[in-house]
Amino acid sequence: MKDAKPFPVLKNDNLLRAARGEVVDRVPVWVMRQAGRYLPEFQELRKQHDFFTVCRTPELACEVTMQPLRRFDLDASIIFSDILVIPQALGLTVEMHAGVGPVLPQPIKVPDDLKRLTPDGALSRLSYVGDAITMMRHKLDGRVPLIGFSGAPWTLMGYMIEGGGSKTMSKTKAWLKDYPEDSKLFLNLLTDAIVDYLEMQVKAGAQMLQVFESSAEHLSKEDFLEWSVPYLRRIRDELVDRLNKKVIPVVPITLFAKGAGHSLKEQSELGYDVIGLDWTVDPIEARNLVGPNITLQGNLDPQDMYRNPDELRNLTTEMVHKFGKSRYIANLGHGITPQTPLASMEVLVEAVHKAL
Ligand code: 1CP
Repeated sequence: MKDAKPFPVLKNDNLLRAARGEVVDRVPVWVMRQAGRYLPEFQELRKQHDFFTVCRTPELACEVTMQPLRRFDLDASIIFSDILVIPQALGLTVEMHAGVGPVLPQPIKVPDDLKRLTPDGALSRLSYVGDAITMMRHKLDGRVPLIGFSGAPWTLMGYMIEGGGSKTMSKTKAWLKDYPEDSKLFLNLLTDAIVDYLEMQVKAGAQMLQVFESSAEHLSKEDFLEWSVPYLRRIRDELVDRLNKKVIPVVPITLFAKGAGHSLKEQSELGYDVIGLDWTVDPIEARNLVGPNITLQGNLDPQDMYRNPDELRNLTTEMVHKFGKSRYIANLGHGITPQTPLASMEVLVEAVHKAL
């Protein structure tokens, strides 16, 4: 590690305490994509710098990570990056097109294309994320914990085959049926890269991790159990194993499998500390399914951020009451959307903190 200075002492550890099932002073709240397009200062910075330049330049990544914390009384920060940095490190070109999102101009079309991937050296090509994390830990000065993250194998495979976001994931689903053995190979290759990447983030100073299986929503329950769950299990097991062997303290890990509310019990058996819920899941039903020993995160509908302040306050308070103060981290049920009024963030954060 370049910066060998000890990290500042953590002042607000409510997020980590909630993740471990310990008593909290207040319900912790953060928001997926809290550093992003709804912030005018982010838009301003993006006018001057390409998306991946921001990710690759620790000073810029830290600046953007800090932006939401300057405005709102959040209980966590999440390092600014994207899930598609892994496909990039594996040798694919990824472009960020304004108003469209990520585009991969040379996707993996057939199993033979897997030969184009370059897993050797992928981790060293991601070292800039570790540098940003270490720098951010110092800049945070212990104010709140820093979350690291990765996309999960099925979600990354989807972007790499579709060549970008997809409403149907038709090509990727065809792969599962047409090339089941190559699909497993692909998912295992991604799993290996993800474990390396998350381990590196913990070594660099990430105090918690989140695994985004954002495209779980495209899979039936049966397919989720076959094509997502085994790899999610391997990520967590291998990561914990490696950290234990190296006597590095294990950090809490969150699994967010969007659209997989049909499999909460199965998710709760994978060893993750926290399960993220999308807004389609009822908090009380979720708690009954996962049992008392897992922390839940979520799950306000991002569209509720467009309601008037009184309505938003009531919806938030109601949500927090349903989850309760123990083993709960407040968040939206998916990323905040670009047109969200800034005032809604303030209402949300304040309503969470005042609810209990
Ligand atoms: O031009 C821009 O500025 C692009 C907007 C943007 C931003 C702000 C993208 C493109 N990515 C990000 C940052 C980002 N992405 C973070 C930052 C940390 C934070 O939360 O504040 C994180 C955690 C992600 C993760 C991510 N990227 C996910 C998983 C979370 C989710 O929303 O499900 C996914 C699916 C992506 C892919 C991606 N990157 C960007 C976009 C617009 C998308 C989605 C494209 C699609 O619809 O498929």
